Amino acid sequence: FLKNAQTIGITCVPFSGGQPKGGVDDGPVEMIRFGLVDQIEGMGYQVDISEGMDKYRTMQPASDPAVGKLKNARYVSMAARRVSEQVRAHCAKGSLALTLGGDHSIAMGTLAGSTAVYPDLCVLWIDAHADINTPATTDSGNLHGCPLSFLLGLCEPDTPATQVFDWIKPCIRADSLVYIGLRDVDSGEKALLRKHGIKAFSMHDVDRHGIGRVVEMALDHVNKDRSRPVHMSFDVDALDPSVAPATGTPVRGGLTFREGHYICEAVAETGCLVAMDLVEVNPALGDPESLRQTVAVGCSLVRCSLGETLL
Ligand code: 6HN
Ligand code: MN
Ligand code: MN
Ligand code: MN
Repeated sequence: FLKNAQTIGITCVPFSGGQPKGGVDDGPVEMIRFGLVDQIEGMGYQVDISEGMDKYRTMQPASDPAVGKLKNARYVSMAARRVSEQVRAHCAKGSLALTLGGDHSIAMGTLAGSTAVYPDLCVLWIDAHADINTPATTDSGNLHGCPLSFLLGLCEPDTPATQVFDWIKPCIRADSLVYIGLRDVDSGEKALLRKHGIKAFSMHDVDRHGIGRVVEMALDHVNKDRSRPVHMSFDVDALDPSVAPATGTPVRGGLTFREGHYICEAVAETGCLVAMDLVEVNPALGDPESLRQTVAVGCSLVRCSLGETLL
């Protein structure tokens, strides 16, 4: 694959069906309003924006009763499928696919799309949460807590849930995934991480080793030679709530402003980034200053991942 893509293919996904709080569907428009497209063009990139972002709002089925514990399963599946087609098209053209969420359930689509073009890519999942619940282990039934179980093929086979998501084929190997930032992992998720030997750097590891060493170890685990394509899925709740307050599931004790940016800079330095998700910015939560701060930090993380702060 070609390192250092020159075109950024943006997919805006105004979608909140993977969790119960309204407002996260306004994340993309707020980041665009903040000037993200101009900022990216100002860095010298071409920008190519997917058409029809309003369709995500109108595709909600009239009736979407719970599938087992899962809420809005048909809606999530349809939206993620459309995301996968848009991300796949960007990657197929050699563009870096940047997806602005929306809640994290849309990663079912972003990763299905990116891996269709780059089957050998590795995944950096930056999050307070592990997002690896299966339809059986989830307590909340919120699909933003579940995308990785579908992508890794960990869901219990032949259930109504697997039927609704039958278009998702396992596309990520457990040893191609690494987490940074975890601090709120459900017990069923911990069991899955252990069972499948999935590498995870929690906030405890960040405290212990420092962010520089953690990112180096994370990249060494999935991308020893820095030769594989990288998909980074960045949930803004990985950051401490003092840095990114406007998000639906904040957890104290998160990454500082610099630690979050350091991750993005180190990824930019590899030249291997082919896809990035920036998700869970919820402009409806908190006062106007919390909103401005969270949107600004989301845009800043994107720019750093594209190399803004490299000298
Ligand atoms: N996110 N583990 C919890 C659940 O509901 O399954 C929280 C998930 C949060 C998901 O922040 O993307
Ligand atoms: Mn999260
Ligand atoms: Mn929890
Ligand atoms: Mn998440």
